[in-house]
Amino acid sequence: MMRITKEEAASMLLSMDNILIFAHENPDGDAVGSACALCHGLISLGKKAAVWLDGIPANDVHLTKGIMFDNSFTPEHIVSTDTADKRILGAGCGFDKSVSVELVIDHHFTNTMYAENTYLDEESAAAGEVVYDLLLEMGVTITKEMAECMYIAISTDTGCFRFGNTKARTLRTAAALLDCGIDAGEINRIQFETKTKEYVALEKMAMNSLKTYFDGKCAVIMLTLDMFRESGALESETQALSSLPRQIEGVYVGVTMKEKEEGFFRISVRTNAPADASEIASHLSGGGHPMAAGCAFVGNKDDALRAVLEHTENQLKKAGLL
Ligand SMILES: [Mn+2]
Repeated sequence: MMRITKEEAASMLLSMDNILIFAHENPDGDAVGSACALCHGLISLGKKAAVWLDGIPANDVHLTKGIMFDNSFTPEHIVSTDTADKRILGAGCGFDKSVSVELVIDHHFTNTMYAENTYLDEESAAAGEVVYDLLLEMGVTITKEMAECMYIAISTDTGCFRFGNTKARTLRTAAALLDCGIDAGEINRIQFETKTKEYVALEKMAMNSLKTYFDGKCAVIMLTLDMFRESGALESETQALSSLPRQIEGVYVGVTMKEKEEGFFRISVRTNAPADASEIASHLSGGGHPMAAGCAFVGNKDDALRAVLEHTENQLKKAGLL
């Protein structure tokens, strides 16, 4: 359980072969993009490597083309990206969460150091940004394919370069990726400007469910199983919903609750400073970043809402907002 430097992580990866890469469950663009970019980089060095990801958003599926694990080699090393906690490791294809992860490459300051080796850069906006630095350190020539993976990773976690985690370095990395020949305008159009009809139907229901609390400082949208059934939307396309409640003027804590199965909720918390999303989520055994975090809840809708509101109230008070 060691924290290692970029140089150590690079030499560790250079010494490996037959590498299987996981990311977190319900992978977002950063999870998929960082895992796939790393995989392409390792393959470009002549290594056998593959990713295994489940429930990939439709817009990101193409990134895994030709590199999804297909049992064509026996994995000798397990690596993960963008995964702060073993409990959310998206293991599969014959492995479960108890698998020993040899190296995790991450940017979450909440990383629990579950892997044998952790290369963590909390200053990076996305795991894709950490992977970019690592690939350069390994002497990998960044191809257009890798660049698209990392661009999607970074643009996902920065809300297309709008969030406060977008640093000058983030934009420099993105610029370098554009220099590799990717069409950022087209990628952005697909990733951020296009919605399926099913998703729009769900978004309408989501907006109808919106309620505010604590003088309008907290807004909550609640997505039930019925809404998913009625709209036909997929959970994997609902990531953009998480940012809706926080967009309302005066809201410091925006909460999106998704009923995944009967009695099981996935909760996204988005905050505006000084409210801290990761503190709210961590009280419910989750984690994340100061402005974007998540957790799960087992129980009925009322209990889930009550628990979230209790910790939101505490956080608003702690931040001097109530
Ligand atoms: Mn990430």
